[in-house]
Amino acid sequence: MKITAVTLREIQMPLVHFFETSFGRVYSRKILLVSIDAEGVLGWGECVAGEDPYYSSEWTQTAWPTIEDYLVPALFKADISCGRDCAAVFARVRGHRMAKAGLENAVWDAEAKLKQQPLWKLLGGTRQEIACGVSIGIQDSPEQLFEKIAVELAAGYRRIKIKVKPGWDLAILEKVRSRWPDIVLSVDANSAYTLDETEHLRKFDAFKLLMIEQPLWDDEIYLHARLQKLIKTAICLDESIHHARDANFAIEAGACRIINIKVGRVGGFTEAKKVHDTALARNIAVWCGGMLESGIGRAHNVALSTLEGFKLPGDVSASKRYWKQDIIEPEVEVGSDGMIVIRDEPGTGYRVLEDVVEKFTVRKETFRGIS
Ligand code: OSB
Ligand code: MG
Repeated sequence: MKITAVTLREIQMPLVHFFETSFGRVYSRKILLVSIDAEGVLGWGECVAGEDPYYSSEWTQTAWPTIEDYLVPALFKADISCGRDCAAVFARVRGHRMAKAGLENAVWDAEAKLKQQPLWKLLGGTRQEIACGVSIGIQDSPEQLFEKIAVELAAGYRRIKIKVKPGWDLAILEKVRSRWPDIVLSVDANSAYTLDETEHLRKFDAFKLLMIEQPLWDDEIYLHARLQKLIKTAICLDESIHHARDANFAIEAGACRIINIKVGRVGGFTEAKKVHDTALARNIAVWCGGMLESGIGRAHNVALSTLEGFKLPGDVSASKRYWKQDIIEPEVEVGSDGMIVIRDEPGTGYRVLEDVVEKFTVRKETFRGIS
């Protein structure tokens, strides 16, 4: 595949509603988009790094120079034939997985377009539709949270996940469960607890949760195994899983019963498929996480979710939950049955609205290879 140019863009997109986790609140997203020119097609990727180094050490402003100074030159020098070849080309750079994924996924996108194939089929997907859940952040008041839950249930979403932290957990869950005793409910702590709080975490068992996501440190797997032995609720790991070896170790150690796969967190589609395969072989359910993506990253999450092992509803929800105007057409829409129907066009099946991208762009640079 001959790649003649790579364009990096930083776009600014205001969220419809702020999103708060145990590490902070965000009102507007600063997103890095990657596009590549390859043999007459444009492949798009999104770097899911956050505005700040809070979810992970990577953030938007580390991703840009990593891509510009290391990944793009390596890509121009290499002779790759498909998206799957990228990971080896980028391997010399340690970490920076979200930066790598932004570029690798643009190559997969271009490959699908060049082969006139839907991206989801190229990835090995089998599902014609995927099940959707929502992730609801910490709100200003419990009433505001209950209102949001009611809205999402009415929209048809198949799983409600709420963010928790000390002081916004048991009392909230008590009220949610008394109003909705039977909904599929999970919580995400984004590392807000420590092992000293095991007795407190054990109280979550009363609420019939589908899972508790990342209760402990982002860089810990072993201590999650200790915790999993002491609580009934299934632990799901998010931040702790960086690649298939982590997934393998976590499963073997008994650190989780479920894995959240985020394609950016693991460095791109190639590694995401490996994490998926590892989990599937060990009978561990996975689901697709979200990072408040624009339509480009969202469309990639939709494609990834068609793989067989994605047995639980993902945090892949409708564009309109996040954006007044998304940068793709059509927008990602979720049916009243809580499902997204998979599109069969070549590529993602969602067209990038370049004029809208341009409108949101605050910084742009194109790098050209030798042609
Ligand atoms: O932990 O899953 C997470 C958003 C930003 C950073 C981390 C997480 C999240 C979400 C939102 O939960 C998922 C989404 O709706 O995109
Ligand atoms: Mg999470």
